[in-house]
Amino acid sequence: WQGIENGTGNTQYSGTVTLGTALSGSSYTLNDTARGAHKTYNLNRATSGTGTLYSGSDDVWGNGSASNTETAAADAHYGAALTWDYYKNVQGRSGIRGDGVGAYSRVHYGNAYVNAFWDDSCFCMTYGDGTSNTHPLTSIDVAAHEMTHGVTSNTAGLNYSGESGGLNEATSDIFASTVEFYANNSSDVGDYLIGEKIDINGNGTPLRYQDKPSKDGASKDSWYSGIGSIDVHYSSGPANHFFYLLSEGSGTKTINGVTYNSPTSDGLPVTGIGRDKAALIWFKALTTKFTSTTNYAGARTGALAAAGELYGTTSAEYKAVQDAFAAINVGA
Ligand code: ASN
Ligand code: ZN
Ligand code: CA
Repeated sequence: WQGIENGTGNTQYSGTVTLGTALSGSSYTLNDTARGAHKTYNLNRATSGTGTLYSGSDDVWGNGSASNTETAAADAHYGAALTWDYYKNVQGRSGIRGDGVGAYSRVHYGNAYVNAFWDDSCFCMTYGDGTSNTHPLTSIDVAAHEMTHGVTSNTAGLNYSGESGGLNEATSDIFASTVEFYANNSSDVGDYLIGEKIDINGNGTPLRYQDKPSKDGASKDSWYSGIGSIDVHYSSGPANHFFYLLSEGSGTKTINGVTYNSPTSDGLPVTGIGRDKAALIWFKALTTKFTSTTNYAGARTGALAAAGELYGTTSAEYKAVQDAFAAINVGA
């Protein structure tokens, strides 16, 4: 029997947080029994295997510094819990498969490994420690991005190449930001940037920008006929841009201290409907309209169908979906 406990995580990116843990005998473990028994393991720089389940004699995890082996675990465990809570409480989905069963996280993958990834075969997500092993890729948005790959894989199953691959990547970014806003964490406030906490470029800039994806130097702001040939982390750009425009509208806007300036390819303005409604539309499209081969044109059809079911085809929400797709050069 494993008792449900509330531990304390001293994270690197999100301050001091509550973690779901378990007490077994006299040992606490990073086993989130209230969230499908999602667990967090220490790979200790290995690149295979499950690693060692985090355990200890007290229920305090990490000290806010990457040099403490528990810190990345606290961040990863927290990010997984937030993502679980978002899908369950907002989207009505219990776990990645919708069956109430948790996945697991592995931290400290490899040496100075600068990536994180979801793997269907282990039903787990894995995090490197970043440059110089000082910036583990365990921020809220990265955790939500990786966990969302599991959700996409178990719903639409968007193939990870061509236009569907870009939509797969964008879906992970869309819920990365959505979960970050949902967390309402004062140390890691919500934004439409991906990876702004992990200093992946070494100069403090984020990995991706949803208001204007081309700011990263490689992503595209709008659809064009050859977009299926570029890397999925760049062909995601138009769908990320669509989500920003649908949520916040075009032009300049400051949210939580970050100023965005989102252009439209057709030069026409888009009036946002708010990120909560935008996320409901995208989730409904992902889980009930998209298939493994959905492309940008199909995403438009699917998102419009979802918006129509949620808000009606004569609604402002439906028109905003039309306008936001026109703004990324999809549809009329
Ligand atoms: N971090 C990347 C992603 O989630 C890893 C990859 O490209 N496989 O997309
Ligand atoms: Zn991804
Ligand atoms: Ca972010």
